[in-house]
Amino acid sequence: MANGRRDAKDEQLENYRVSPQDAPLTTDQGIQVDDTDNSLTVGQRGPTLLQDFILREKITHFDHERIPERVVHARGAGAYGVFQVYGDSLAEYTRAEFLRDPSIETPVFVRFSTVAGSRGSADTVRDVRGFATKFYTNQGNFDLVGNNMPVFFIQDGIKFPDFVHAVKPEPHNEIPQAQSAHDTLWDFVQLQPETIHMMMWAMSDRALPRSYAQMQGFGVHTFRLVNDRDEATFVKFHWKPKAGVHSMDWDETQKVAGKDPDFNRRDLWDRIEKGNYPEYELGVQLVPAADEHKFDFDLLDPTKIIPEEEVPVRPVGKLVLNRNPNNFFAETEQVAFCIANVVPGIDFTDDPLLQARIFSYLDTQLIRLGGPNFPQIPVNQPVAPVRNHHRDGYHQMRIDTPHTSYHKNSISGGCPALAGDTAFRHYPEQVDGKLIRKRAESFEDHYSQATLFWNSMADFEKEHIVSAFRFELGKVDDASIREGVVKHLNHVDHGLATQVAEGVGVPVPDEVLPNHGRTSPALSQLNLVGEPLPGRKVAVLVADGSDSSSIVAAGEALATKGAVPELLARTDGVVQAADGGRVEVTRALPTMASVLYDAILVPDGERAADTLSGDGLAVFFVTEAYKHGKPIAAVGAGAKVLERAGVPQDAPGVLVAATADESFVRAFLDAASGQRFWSRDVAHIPA
Ligand code: HDD
Repeated sequence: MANGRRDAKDEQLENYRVSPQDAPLTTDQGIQVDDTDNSLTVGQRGPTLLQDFILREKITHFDHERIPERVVHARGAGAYGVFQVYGDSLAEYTRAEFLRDPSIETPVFVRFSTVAGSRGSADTVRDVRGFATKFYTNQGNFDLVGNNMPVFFIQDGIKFPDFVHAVKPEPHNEIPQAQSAHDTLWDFVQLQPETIHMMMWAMSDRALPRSYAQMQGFGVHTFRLVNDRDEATFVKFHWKPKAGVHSMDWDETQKVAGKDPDFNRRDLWDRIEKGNYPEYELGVQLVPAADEHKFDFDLLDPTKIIPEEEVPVRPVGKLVLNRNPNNFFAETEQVAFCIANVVPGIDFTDDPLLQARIFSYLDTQLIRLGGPNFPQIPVNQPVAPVRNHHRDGYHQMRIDTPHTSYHKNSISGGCPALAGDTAFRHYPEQVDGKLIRKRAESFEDHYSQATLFWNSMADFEKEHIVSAFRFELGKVDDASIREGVVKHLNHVDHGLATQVAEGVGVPVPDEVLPNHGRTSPALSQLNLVGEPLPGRKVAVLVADGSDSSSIVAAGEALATKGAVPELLARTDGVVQAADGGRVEVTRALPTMASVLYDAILVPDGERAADTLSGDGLAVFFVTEAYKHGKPIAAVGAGAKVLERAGVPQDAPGVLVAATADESFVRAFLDAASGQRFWSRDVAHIPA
């Protein structure tokens, strides 16, 4: 492990790691090879021979390197970590030992993802993010396959293929890639009002996370915890990031998609390599079985949250991601999550979306990973022992030695024997009813919680939501679809519908529908700031003549807090500081862009400030960062660069000081620790 200690999963994986450093290259058959650059030919210019097994093996293996990408969530990044509960407070609710016993450290693998894009698409698109966690518990694997939004687009899994077909690139020309701003998605939305609550989340800043370390995760469905006495409690699972929930600006995300399409993947990797381990707290909302019908929505409806103000989230444990995988394909691509993977003490409910998922995930792995033995792939193997009568199939890795492969048997002494009390048992739910195809009436209110979300947003969050709807619907060619969506928004909030209608050129709905006025403060990112400094990247713009004392003062303070200062100059190499010292440049300015940083510092130094003020790239860097609400600081002569960039010195989040003294550094760290300064007036700044 990154902290020097091996957990059970890491030890298991060690048996599979291959690193043939000093030994000669071989074929897959172990034959040593002295040339893989030249095929076997007759004479120097003659034909290549079919008998060249080295050529044939190399090409054949290459031809078969690809497997189907995931039908959704194809683009992702993963990491290993460890989960531990704080205490035994869940012991009365669940038989799951990893949730009951604070002495157990459970290894995990987490894969984050976008939903709509292909495997090679950009990270920073407007989309839901997957947050899938495989807990390798001592009672078997538990997969919590969640998202960074607590609700879903549809209520019944039978609609999933329709939804995915609508959001994916359109079938005739496969355009657009990894974007929801097109006719088929919004046509689906206007005809399927159950999507509206989720569309509010998808149009909010939650769809533009700054980092996988800075987004929440949600199990979405209501699950059950089941205790030793087979009593059940409803549960919603939450992940709360220690680094808070932080998002990017829409204009910024679009630029990052070009400047660094691997932005979130790289950020996750770098954080772990630098020891800024992403941390999340597991929280649970518990609802006693007797309270199932106490809410004004249905607990089984995955388009609804339980507002935290009604049922608080109890923090129960901590997840730390502390090790990067060794091989992307072997681990992150081949990891197979399955919502059906539950352990004793955790059970399903009758949520119709959940039930379809229980089927879909196993089914999809069979085609994606080529047969029923994918649980034997190292990243998928439980650390709990596996013993059963499953046999054969493609890619069977086990050599089962018994002469029997059936139960019951006497020849192998009845082995493996059936488990006793430690076996998985479903909650003995009482069910009775006629077979029907009809959604429950209790699933019919599609707007109240969309309104709750809207009402709970800060002003800047509302502005971003309006702009997002305007952008997305603005890309929809068919005006009747734009109008249809606006009509639904009118049920959410008339003000919202009006602003969107005006932006996309459709009539403002006549009817002013009432807004219930309720809010849930826990939904606004303003209230989810956390400790964002570790991993934040700060650009320090330097040139010959920069004052090294302000660079050192700010740089050291930032680094102590886990932030990552990078020195950018016109060219790579070194710059000569004002005191004659040499300052090493981290990266050349033309290879980077302000959108890749969280904050900007221009140090003191007359000559450097003159150079930077005359460099269009440096000036634009500052202007653009200002537009995106980032903290910007200048020391002494560095203020000239801000002036040239059109940055008002009295604007929120802009700091100018004569020297980089203690109070300046503290103020800069403070500014870099909050949300962005969204209140700046930036209308005059070109995109
Ligand atoms: Fe799903 C992948 C999350 C509904 C069918 N889903 C997938 C992944 C995540 C989610 C995070 C990526 C896992 C990974 O990293 O490998 N899905 C969700 C959430 C849902 C949801 C939070 C609603 C609450 N999904 C859902 C439904 C169905 C599927 C209703 C089908 C009926 N999902 C799949 C899938 C995928 C998948 C087709 C594609 C690749 C895979 O499973 O392994 O089976």
